[in-house]
Amino acid sequence: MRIVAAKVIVTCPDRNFVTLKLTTDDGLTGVGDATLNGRELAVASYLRDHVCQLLIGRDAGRIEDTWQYLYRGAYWRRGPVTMAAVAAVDTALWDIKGKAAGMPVYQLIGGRSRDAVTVYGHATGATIPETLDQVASLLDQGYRAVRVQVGIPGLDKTYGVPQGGEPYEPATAGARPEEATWSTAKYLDFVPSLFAAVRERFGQGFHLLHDVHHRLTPIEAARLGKALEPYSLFWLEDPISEESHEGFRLIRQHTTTPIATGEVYNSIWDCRQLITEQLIDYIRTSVTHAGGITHLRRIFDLAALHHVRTGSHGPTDLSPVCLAAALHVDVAVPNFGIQEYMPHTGTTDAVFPHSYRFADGLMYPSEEPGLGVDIDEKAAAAYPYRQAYLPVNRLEDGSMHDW
Ligand code: EZ4
Ligand code: CO
Repeated sequence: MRIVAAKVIVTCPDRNFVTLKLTTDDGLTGVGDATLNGRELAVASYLRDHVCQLLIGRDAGRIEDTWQYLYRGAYWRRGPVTMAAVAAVDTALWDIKGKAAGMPVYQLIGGRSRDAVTVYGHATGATIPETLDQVASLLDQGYRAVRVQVGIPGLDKTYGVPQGGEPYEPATAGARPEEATWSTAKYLDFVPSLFAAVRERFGQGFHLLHDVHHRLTPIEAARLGKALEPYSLFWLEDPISEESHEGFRLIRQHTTTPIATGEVYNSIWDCRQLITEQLIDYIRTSVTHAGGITHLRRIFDLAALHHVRTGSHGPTDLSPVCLAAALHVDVAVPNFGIQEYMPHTGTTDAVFPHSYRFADGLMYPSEEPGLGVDIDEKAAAAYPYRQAYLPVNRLEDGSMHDW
């Protein structure tokens, strides 16, 4: 079974997505997500200009060999652009292998380790009462785990908090990024009161999560982790910037609040020390940004040796192709922790028909052969690429800060 066509599709059904579609000589197709929010066309070019021609004529069944060929063969290894491109090829090949075998992909990677995938939803408000209302609505929908974020008094915009009741979308269309202002002091003084309010109103019967989005120093993060211990968080995410592995050791020395990180990591080398030294509890790498199903499983297997569980990134800026693939991995790996879930818009869902489903706080991967997701190319063509950027962040004195 040889690959005869490799097509890169860029579409913007409410937001930009980059999709690779492979076709084999016996007519099977497979899809992979290559979306890198705010830098989409760099990955599209990497695939179109450098990878697609290498795929033509290759044996579609040789997934591992193709992964190694693209990773080692580039000489310039790793990095988000390269790894998203490799991921898209890998994901599409697993889709094809599943279709050729007549099995859903999770069956090819060991079968089910659990009946369903626990997901967390997002409660975000400009004020604590607004966030509490969203927690109530998610619990009504059956969610067993909720991430809470809130606006900080005195700051104009805060990470994770939507403007004007729209679903949360960090990238904004336009030729330049929006700028936000950040104050660690204001955040640390205010944010613990959110968790007190949530537990007071809703009790302990569900998992509570929070994303710091890389903004603290290790000692500030340690202070926050300690302050939140009474509210028994499932995890505190990205407390510090992800380059500084030593910082996680300092956080660990001070708090028992579980730590999650890794959504910006793209290889096992990025997270090896954090995993092997047990400096984190959950690894957030995703199918799309960490080299596809093949490489994500390698990371998750390493994590399993060191008491680290999985918690794949699942924002709306990863396409339904990524979510479909993530659910196959989630249901199969022994050390699954939780899966992030942010429903896509109706427009996005219409461009990417899929058969995974949500019910009662759980998600179920597709039972169709392959991944059980596709791209409707005709529908996609109606939504041309729109330039969009993630915001940048400055301190109140104008210094650049992590967003
Ligand atoms: O900011 O995916 O946990 N989720 C996150 C996301 C990221 C976006 C960046 O494109 O941190 O909201
Ligand atoms: Co995050």
